[in-house]
Amino acid sequence: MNKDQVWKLFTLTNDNGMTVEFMNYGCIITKIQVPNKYGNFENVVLGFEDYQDYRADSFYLGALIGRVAGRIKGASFQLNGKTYTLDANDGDSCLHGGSIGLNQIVWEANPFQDNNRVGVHLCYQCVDGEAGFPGSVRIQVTYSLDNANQFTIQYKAETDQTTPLALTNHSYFNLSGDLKKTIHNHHLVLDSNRFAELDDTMLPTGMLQHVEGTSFDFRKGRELGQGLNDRSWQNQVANNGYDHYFIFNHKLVHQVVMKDFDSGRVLTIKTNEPGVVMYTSNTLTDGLRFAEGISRQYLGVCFETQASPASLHHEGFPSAILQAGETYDKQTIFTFSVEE
Ligand code: FUC
Repeated sequence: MNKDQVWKLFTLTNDNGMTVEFMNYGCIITKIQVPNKYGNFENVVLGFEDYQDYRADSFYLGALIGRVAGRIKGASFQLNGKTYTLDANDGDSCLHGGSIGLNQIVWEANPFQDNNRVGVHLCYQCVDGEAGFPGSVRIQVTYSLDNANQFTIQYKAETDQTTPLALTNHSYFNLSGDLKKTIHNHHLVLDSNRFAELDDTMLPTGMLQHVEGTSFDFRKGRELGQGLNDRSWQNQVANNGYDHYFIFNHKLVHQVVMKDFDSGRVLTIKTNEPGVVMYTSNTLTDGLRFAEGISRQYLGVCFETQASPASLHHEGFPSAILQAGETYDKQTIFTFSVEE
């Protein structure tokens, strides 16, 4: 456990002037400043103006979420013949690790620098039974930035008892810069053939749907706005937008490529995770004070690269179980560039 409860803010800066700012509290990313096609640096993630607002943030802005990101049905699961009960903090479900998740913990932070990158190791030791999950789990999350404008999040963990673990980051990206506009015109390529169908309580039904012929087909690229407005049943159950788990094909070099043509900014994501929850801030309320303006629906898009909590109740979903003695070793690389 980290004895130091003081909140600290870190800024990683590379030779190009790109910066990534985050706290040891919840490993929360508060700002990412990258240039547009004219060389102007602006922030491309949602973050509060007043950092105290992160304390009770039900939107998980920029946070490290877990132990299990996403919804666990009935806030319970069975493992090796035992039933475990978790906090029901989202209707009957357990969302993003329960009412005290990893996003509300002060992590031990150790900065480092090597030839190619600067970074911070963020460490936390989960206690057996914490938030209802079994196992004492030692987690090390490393944030690093290199001179190719690559921001890497590496997750390493070990547990003394077999347990579910699905860590991810909940940053809301908006490539327009400083919240100039919503994400409707962001153009997205997603390397996925199948997504998890949701029921009207936002839980996976257990069915995987093929994307072909739907607004979930981003294989050849489409603007997000086409799907936000299409009134399909699946987008309506998710409060008129995307809040779905896509399984990656892992056929392309990058699993996600998102462009904003006005600013010229491009974000690519490469990961060894089996899939991603894409959440288009459908339920983001109006009126929150962000660093560059006021919140509204569709102001950002999250790419929560992760294993699936639905695997705890259904067959055919990527497993979120970490075996005792096994090393959890995942990484997601966010690269920022510009195109004319
Ligand atoms: C996302 C979603 C949820 C939720 C939230 C803030 O990951 O899956 O529906 O509203 O985070």
